[in-house]
Amino acid sequence: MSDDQIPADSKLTTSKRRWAAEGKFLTGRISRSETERLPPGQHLVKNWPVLDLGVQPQVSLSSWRLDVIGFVETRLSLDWAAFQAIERGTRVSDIHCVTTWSRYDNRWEGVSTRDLLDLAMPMAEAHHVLLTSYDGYTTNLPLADFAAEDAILATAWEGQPLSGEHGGPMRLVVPHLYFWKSAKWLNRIELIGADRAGFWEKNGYHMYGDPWREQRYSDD
Ligand SMILES: Nc1nc2c(c(=O)[nH]1)N[C@H]1C(S)=C(S)[C@@H](COP(=O)(O)O)O[C@H]1N2
Ligand SMILES: [Mo]
Repeated sequence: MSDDQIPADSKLTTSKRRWAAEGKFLTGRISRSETERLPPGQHLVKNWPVLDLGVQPQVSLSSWRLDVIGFVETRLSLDWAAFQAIERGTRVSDIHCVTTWSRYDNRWEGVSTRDLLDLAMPMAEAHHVLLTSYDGYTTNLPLADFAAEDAILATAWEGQPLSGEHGGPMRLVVPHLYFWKSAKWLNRIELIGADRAGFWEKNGYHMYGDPWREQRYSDD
């Protein structure tokens, strides 16, 4: 039975609509009321703090590469020009860092993760992604979250090229998860079958990291 055969007021449609409103089962963007905009335990900042492992790699545009490997139909190794040639988009989203600061309304420009995945074509075996950056940082997330509507491979912030300290020339932004999942200086996206812990995930942080459920640290 296809969706358009279900009467608009059926029990299933009603509960589906309620699930959608509550964001139930969704791993992508969840719309919430203004009063719920700040996740539990977070406070709002107007500045934009810099957080990293202490190494800020200088990546020149001429040597920059983005590799997409693993369970994909087409492996990609894009240079800067090839990356710039992909359709570009804009997203406005909030940042929620596990260290309890949040920053509203950040305007990102870049390539949506969906448009990149359309080029690589994930195989059915791909369930998670493991990200590796130019500073050696790694982090992991489900493919569905990486492919969320709001997720973007950002090269600009508020109309300016993304600064080196914030991950330029290109960083990931996945706004519905804690910001440690948003790899700066992104170099490699590996589509994998079973989830694999990245740097912070091996060091006690949560494997998923939902700010709305305060998934800051792993349970064990
Ligand atoms: N490559 C890389 N990406 C990274 C990190 C890092 O150390 N290296 N730190 C993460 C953490 S813990 C946070 S909170 C955000 C900080 O991004 P910002 O410095 O732009 O605020 O980047 C994330 N992405
Ligand atoms: Mo962080």
